[in-house]
Amino acid sequence: SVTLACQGSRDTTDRHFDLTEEQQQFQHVAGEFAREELAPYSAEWDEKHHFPVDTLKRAAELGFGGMYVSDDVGGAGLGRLDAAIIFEELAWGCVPTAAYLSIHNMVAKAIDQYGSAHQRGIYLPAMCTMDLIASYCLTEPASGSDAAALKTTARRVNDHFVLTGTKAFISGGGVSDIYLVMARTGGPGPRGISAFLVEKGTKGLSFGKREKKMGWNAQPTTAVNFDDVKVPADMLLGQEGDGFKIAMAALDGGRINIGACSVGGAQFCLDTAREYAAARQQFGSPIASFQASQFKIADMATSIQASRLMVRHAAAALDSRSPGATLDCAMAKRFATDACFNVTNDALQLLGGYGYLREYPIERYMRDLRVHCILEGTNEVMRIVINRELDKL
Ligand code: FAD
Ligand code: 2MC
Repeated sequence: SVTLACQGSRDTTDRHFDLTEEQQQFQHVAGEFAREELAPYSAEWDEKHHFPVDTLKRAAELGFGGMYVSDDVGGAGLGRLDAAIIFEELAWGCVPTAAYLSIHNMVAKAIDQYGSAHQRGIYLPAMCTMDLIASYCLTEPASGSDAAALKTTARRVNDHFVLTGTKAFISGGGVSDIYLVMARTGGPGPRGISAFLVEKGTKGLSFGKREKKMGWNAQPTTAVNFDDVKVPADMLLGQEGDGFKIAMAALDGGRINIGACSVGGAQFCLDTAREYAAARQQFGSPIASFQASQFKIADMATSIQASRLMVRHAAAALDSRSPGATLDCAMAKRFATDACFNVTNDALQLLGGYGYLREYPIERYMRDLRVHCILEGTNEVMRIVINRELDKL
């Protein structure tokens, strides 16, 4: 076997996307954080199912708690392309930690964009430092892909709403302090849905067991139960009936970030596999000298680069408020998560039997990237979105 250092001798394919000096600086800072604060611990967090909240707070010191939140409430005021570059770097070190940061940032952005002055003022400063961390609650036990069929209700009673129902698969469930919850205030379908901010500790709010998962073990996933949870009416986000659009708009950005996390994870696997192939000898030669290995590595690098370019293109489309942004985000999520998962599988193959052992990191990255083809809209749902958006062109 071969002992891997994998200190992140990054390849230079990035030169093909013109990053500003500032973006190169974020990339460098996030890369260092990934190498020093994430990569050395990510295997242990996976094994012990540890959610590294302290590390998240240190990431927030670098501005990663409110990346594209406005600066008047402590956000970094960056764009989506800046963030995609950062998420890619962070995921190189620990995929689920970077992905949780993405979910937290998705909620922070929704509050920044749709929140009242009161909501922005009380939550965003503490969310940007990650003294308050957040979860996004759309999925229910009986409605995943068909999100607009959700059944959790919010009944108006004087100056409150009373929430009843159950959310499923909630990342950060039980640990997060703030829950962005989509619930039904009106009739069936998307227009009957509103969005609410619910604080942990509110009477009637409870959490299911920690789900046992294939990957994403460095963050908890639980059901979130609402048993007549009284939420003040001023915790409605946006207007009544706006909830589904808020949820979907947030996911446009979330889907790019998940794609970026897949790119970072796949890049780690490529870096590791190349290092391994150069050192591992069979038939008297390094396995990297066999043309079959070289072709595999060439294809892996190409898949990563294609994914990276699609993710960054979609991020730039969101930044410029392009009418095609939803299409670009869905295409990038679908392509990058599939292609990068395949890269982890190819990397595992290059490590042979050692790739299958937990002692080596590849199988973990493969487990972590697998779920990106499912969450934030399955890759089949992405195809539905792509078809619908094509029809609008
Ligand atoms: P289903 O919708 O039941 O789909 C099952 C299969 O049928 C899939 O392959 C799907 O693509 C396919 N399918 C469904 N409809 C169609 C169709 N019309 N055409 C073709 N194929 C179709 N949700 C949140 O709200 N917040 C979270 O923080 C969150 N975190 C998650 C973390 C993890 C680890 C996981 C696994 C899930 C998380 N989710 C979260 C839920 C996730 O978004 C859903 O699992 C996902 O949207 C799919 O829903 P489902 O599991 O109910 O599958
Ligand atoms: N931005 C803004 N508005 C949007 C939008 C977007 N990206 N997408 C849809 N809308 C609007 C749309 O314009 C329509 O508005 P109007 O009523 O004015 O016409 C409304 O929302 C309803 O849209 P659809 O008619 O397309 O709704 P439909 O019920 O057909 O559902 C679908 C669309 C399948 C795309 C949606 O249900 C979906 O995305 N499902 C997947 C759910 C999902 O992604 N879950 C992820 C959970 S989070 C997670 O996994 C995490 C890890 C955090």
